Amino acid sequence: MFNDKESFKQHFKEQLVSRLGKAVEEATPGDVYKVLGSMVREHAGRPWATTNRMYRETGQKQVYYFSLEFLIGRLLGNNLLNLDLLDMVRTGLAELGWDWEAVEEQETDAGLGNGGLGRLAACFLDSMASLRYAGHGCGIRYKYGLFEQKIIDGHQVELPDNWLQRGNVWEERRADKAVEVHFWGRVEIAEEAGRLVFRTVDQERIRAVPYDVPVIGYSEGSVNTLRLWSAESVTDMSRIGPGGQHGYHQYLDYNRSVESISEFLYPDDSAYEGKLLRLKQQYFLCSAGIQSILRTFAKLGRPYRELPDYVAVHINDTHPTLVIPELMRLLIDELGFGWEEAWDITSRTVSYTNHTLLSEALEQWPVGMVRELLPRVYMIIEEINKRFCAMLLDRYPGDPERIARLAIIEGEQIRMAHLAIAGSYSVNGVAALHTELLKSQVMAPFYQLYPERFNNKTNGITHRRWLLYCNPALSGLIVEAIGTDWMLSPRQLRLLEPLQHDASFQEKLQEIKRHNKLRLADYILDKQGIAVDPDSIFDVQVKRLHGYKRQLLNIMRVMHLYNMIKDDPTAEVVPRTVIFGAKAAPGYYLAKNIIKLIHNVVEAVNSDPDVSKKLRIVFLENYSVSLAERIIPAADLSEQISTAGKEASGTGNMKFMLNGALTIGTLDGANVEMHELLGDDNMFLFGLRAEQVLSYYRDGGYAAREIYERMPDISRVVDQLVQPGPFCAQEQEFIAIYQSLLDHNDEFFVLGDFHSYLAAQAAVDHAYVDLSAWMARAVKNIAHAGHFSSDATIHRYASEIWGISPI
Ligand code: T68
Repeated sequence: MFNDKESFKQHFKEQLVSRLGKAVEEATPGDVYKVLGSMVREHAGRPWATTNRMYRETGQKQVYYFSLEFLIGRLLGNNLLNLDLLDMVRTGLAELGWDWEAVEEQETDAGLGNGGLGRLAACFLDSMASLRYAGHGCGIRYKYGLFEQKIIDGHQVELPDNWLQRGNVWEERRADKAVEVHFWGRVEIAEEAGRLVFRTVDQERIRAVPYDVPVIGYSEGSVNTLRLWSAESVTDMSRIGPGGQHGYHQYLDYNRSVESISEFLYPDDSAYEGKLLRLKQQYFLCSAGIQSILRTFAKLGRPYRELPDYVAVHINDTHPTLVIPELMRLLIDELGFGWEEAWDITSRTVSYTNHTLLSEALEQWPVGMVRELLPRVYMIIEEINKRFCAMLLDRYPGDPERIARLAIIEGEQIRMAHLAIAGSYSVNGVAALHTELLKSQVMAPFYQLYPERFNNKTNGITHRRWLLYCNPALSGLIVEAIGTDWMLSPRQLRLLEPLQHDASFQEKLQEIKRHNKLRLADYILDKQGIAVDPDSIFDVQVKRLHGYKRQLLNIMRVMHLYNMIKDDPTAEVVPRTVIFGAKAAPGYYLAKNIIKLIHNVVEAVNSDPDVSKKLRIVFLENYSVSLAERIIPAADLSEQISTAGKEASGTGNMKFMLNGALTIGTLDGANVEMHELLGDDNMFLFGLRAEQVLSYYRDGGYAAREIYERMPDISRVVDQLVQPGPFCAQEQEFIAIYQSLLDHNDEFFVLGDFHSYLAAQAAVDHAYVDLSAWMARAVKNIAHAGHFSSDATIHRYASEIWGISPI
């Protein structure tokens, strides 16, 4: 089908007819997308089968990356790119009268994730396939992904994301691979042949049906599998569990409750929600995934005690921690292992990544809930805890406090991070600073107990999606300069460094940036009706909305700038376009308030003739992967301004760097490593350091109100949050924000970092005036960005954690 352009065109036309009954002239862009997508999916079928066969035949160790989230975005363009067909198809379609962009836009994002954690999982899938590691994703096929954000009168409104409405050409339903997952019931214990046997009865039965999506590696990489599970009813009504005999209505009730399990993704990216349905989702994924792994393993004909030699199960944060007791349950109850051996197998199979230090995000499930929903799994967790505490007592006799701090079950809560560490052989943080803080603060007693388990794996991003695909013009320039080796070895981007001061290279880079900015400007005009100046600095903060990420600091500096311009309309100002994109968790009141504040500032700034010549503010609705692909190539300045010590890593920071934006930021997460690579001259650093933040929390000494009282420019902006004026329609409109700053002592040090941030922004202005020096810095950023390729990250996971090599 894709041998060459002509045969592609021929096949494409035939497929339009045979699949849709339409001639080329009658087809809509939606039709073109659908037919082309199906063709690509079919084309990948053979290498997919080859990869699977090879895995079966070689018995190669398989990695299963368990995650409640895979934020994969669109697949058509990326798959074509990885198959090396993108250019040919683009031209072929153009010759048939179709604009590639219009076709691409037809695909709905697969938004099965909240933010960084879900997107990381997607980048890892791409790298594993591209580097030919046998690594698969294991997740949930949510019927509704992350909500669609609409802004109405400046307020966020959430709409359901019905991403499957128009079908999904990439997935294969595999009813033949379905397994059953059981909830509720009670455990019966019997003695058989001198040993205890556990049987759970009266359970509700759920059918877990996998939908497989091929993960197509770059340039003849592997085609791995992302297996997404969907919950369905079992159809033999007599055997659905308690109430099964009570007829049709019960069946309908049961049906509804079953389908709710894979209905929607929980929209909170940072606070843990103790909802029963979320627990059901987690167990559903863990049980279905582990059963399916064991079934595949069984076909190898190896004894189960060799499982850790053939299988690695990696858990993306604690959300899939129930793989640990579930694997124990299956080994003991179904396969007849004793406790010790089952524990040995399990804890040599599972490894765990931590993504957060925020205490409100650390998962704890109430004992009562787990005991009711998962009685046998609860027994196992209880036993793990009992043995763990006994070991601790042995090791730390006379230190009950330490034991209580380490215990898995404490105060009627199950601490999932503790279970994850106890039941795995590797625990990693996602940036050097984050891992150090894990070891020295949050998980310190665990680090003392198991120092050898802890390691760092700094996050990475796939340069294929985040440069090759989303910024073709820049990719072209790089190829012109250093050839194509960097596509397979992104560290080769370093070869660009000598071109830092090459005037012609700088000029071309600048032209490309301008072209990307124009493209974004068109989009902004089209979607928001705001005209922006492509020669202004495109100053961008796009990420989830959260107190610690400090969109508030950013918007308050804009308010300050507005005040400055109003005070002196003749002042010299370097023109800026400040762009925001962010979703707030639906229940996060303060975050939603900040969105409204941003919109009020948008109104005030853009409609004021004095100000809007130099400053424009834009809030882009519904930030998503596909929108990021449009925004990031157009950015000049990347805002990475979290309170130091709070952002585990950040990955947006890496994407901007790769596309030649400069970073203004704090020494937080992976910014620290970025700074080590780039030096002071190439980054605009500001703000408190993590140790200072920690010492304020520990010893006190931070007084936001004092700063407010001492600094007139700060108090002016803070007062504008509650006084009717340019940013506030009615009195007290942003009283909640105001109080968070003054009455609750500004948890995220917005006021404390304010002046330091302004100074860094002034340095940005100053630097941008010398465009050639700015471009030299941009080149340096691109040249060093290969360091943050997820390929490098995955190589380290593979060799240092999973013990696998490329096929
Ligand atoms: C992010 N975490 C980190 N969590 O905040 C970010 N949480 O620093 C890091 O770069 C990224 O993970 C990858 O390591 C998240 O994105 C969530 O989305 C989340 C979702 C549900 C529950 C808790």
